Amino acid sequence: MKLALHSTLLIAAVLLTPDQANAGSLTISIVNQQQQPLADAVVELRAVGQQVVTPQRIRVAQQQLTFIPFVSAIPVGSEVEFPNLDKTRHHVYSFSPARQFEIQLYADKPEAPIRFDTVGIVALGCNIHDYMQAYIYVGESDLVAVSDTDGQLHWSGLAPGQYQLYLWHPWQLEPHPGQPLKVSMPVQTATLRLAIDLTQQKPQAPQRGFGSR
Ligand SMILES: [Cu+2]
Repeated sequence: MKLALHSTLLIAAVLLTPDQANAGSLTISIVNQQQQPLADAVVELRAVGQQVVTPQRIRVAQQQLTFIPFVSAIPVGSEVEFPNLDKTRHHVYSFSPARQFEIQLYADKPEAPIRFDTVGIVALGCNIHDYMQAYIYVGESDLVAVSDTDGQLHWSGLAPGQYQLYLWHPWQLEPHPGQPLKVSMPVQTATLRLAIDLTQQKPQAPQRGFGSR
């Protein structure tokens, strides 16, 4: 008993490195070229050096004839469920090199989740509803997130150190080359600007009427 207790204390001491004790929070604000908050932007932080990736399980629903959310971000190896919350049938597909698949989705019949094992962008469509569009960003790191309607993303418990930051948005005019970001303070903020095609709009189902389905 005494030995076990000693081991536990030892592990705690090893795990609590000075870096982790100073783990910080990072808030990133993303704006477009007109300084307006940019929603649906993905930020990925890749720690310089070795990193362990923890896969996730998320959902991309079909609801009111749209994909919700429009943009998702997951670490490589994650799984995505595609629940159909509509009464109508959907036929979801991707032709993207990072993951090609197609699934017929019925309201009352959940399908097995799809696993994403290759880093890249996966564009989703629906064979039945042409206007349905969504994106899944598959990142190398598990520090991937999507900006909210205020254009903000937040991480807490971030280990101090040097990261490479990548920014992506479906309507960006040019690929983001990646930029270094140093996490060194307990509370840190950053603002990033990304030029996008301002004429684009989030896909929406057409107004309902006779024959609109
Ligand atoms: Cu559909």
